[in-house]
Amino acid sequence: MIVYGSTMSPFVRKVMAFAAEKGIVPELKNGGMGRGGPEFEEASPFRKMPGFRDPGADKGRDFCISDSTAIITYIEAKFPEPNLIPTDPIARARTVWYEEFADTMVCALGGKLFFNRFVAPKVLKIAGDESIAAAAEATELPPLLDYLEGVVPGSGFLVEDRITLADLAVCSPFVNLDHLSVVIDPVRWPGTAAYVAAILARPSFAPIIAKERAIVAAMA
Ligand SMILES: N[C@@H](CCC(=O)N[C@@H](CS)C(=O)NCC(=O)O)C(=O)O
Repeated sequence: MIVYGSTMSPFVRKVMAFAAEKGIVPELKNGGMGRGGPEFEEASPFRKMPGFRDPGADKGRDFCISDSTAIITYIEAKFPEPNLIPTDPIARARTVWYEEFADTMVCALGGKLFFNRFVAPKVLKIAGDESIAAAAEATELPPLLDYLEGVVPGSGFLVEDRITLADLAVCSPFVNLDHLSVVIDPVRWPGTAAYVAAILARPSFAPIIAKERAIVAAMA
């Protein structure tokens, strides 16, 4: 299986960590931001990362799809164990909610910071708009952390007291904030700070994050 994109994207990172939790290591190939060419575009028609390809899986032809949620849905169905999207109706709905919360709210906020403070200046070599990043950090981040502080349970897992997609999705975008040295204040949000740190220390995330940190350091 091939995932196209960079794990610097929280969506790509989520897919790679999800696969790793199942003991799968998809090949990671370039895709997006002008890279990847026709092979990537076949998997992701609108050139967003991640794209995905499972060679020969569709009656002998390659199965291609994009969007992190679609990719994860496919991997979960193809490799059901260990289960990462609960089957209990309430637990499943909660898992989908947390993934949606992460994808739309946390990633949107993280994107404003990461694009303007990293992607624009370091990758695209254009000026980022610091006023957008600063406003997002000051006004959009605290309510998200307040919300998480209220829902993170003592077990350290959002759903069913075990690792699920909910934890992988919610914690993935915080890596981008960490790359920018935007930390979760452990005094104001102690439960959330400890929760995110513990999930990101898992073997499914830690090696990915270590590689990213080396890239960020090299680009500093
Ligand atoms: N809903 C999509 C979002 C994918 C997405 O927005 N990816 C960004 C990177 S974080 C991207 O490819 N941006 C480049 C572009 O829009 O051209 C998913 O879950 O995969």
